[in-house]
Amino acid sequence: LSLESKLRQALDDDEFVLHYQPKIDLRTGKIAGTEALIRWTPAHEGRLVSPSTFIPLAEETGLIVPIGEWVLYTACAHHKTLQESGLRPMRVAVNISARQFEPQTIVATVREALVASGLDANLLELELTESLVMQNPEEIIKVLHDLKDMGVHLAIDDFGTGYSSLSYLQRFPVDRLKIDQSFVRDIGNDPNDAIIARAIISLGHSLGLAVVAEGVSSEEQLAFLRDNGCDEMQGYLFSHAVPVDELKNMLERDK
Ligand code: G
Ligand code: G
Ligand code: MN
Ligand code: NA
Repeated sequence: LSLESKLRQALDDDEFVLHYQPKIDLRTGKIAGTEALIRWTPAHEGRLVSPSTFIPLAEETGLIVPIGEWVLYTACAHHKTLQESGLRPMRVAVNISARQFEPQTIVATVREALVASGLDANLLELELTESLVMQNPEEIIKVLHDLKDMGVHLAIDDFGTGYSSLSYLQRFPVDRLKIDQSFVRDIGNDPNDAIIARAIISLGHSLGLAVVAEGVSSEEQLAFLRDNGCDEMQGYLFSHAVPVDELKNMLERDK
């Protein structure tokens, strides 16, 4: 079977799972939200397949559209269930690929996931890459406003790796910038990375946006980010992405 038909089959056979990586508020030290990260456990193989091996193929073949709909609905449903179990409301961020961001349909798709799950729109965040939003900014701005009007939060993922026009950045109705992990990795040793991270934090704040650092895996990186006013962080230092049951335990301890 080709990987493509295996992926198609995986969707029918319910072989995808979502794991969640917590995002920590750097002022309170508490969990501020989560990011949904898809994993694939092919039947009879008993191991996880990383999305970096199958998301690119899903994008190429268009399978990212039904997979992405499943991710949106499942992430919303899980977080609605967590809230119903008495935990405080928790924002969930979902990654949206360029191929999936169809200006004609994305708004309806997001609305359907919210209605079907019953999750409040302001508990859903969409992570869009810089290259996606810059592809066709005028058209994207309209769609982003429709999503904002619904109450959904928007973040620019992997910020710093693409080519954002600052004049557009100012016009995008987004809530957060996520500093790409490549700048976080050597934040303590590489003066260039430190300068870039600091500049992104200050740019974000000047535009009224919150700034999230990803890939935080050491106390040294954490200290730098906190000292420089970064708002939230996620990374192995606090937690890997975990199954929803484990997230529930984490949230119970974090009450
Ligand atoms: O979780 P991490 O292992 O390894 O994810 C690898 C890549 O796959 C990252 O770029 C991440 O944004 C992407 N990814 C993870 N989950 C999803 C998803 O549900 N949808 C999309 N479009 N990308 C995802
Ligand atoms: O493209 P996106 O930012 O959505 O992808 C997030 C990716 O980063 C996922 O593959 C996730 O598993 C990974 N990740 C999360 N925390 C860390 C970390 O602390 N270090 C590293 N190297 N990767 C991380
Ligand atoms: Mn992301
Ligand atoms: Na990222």
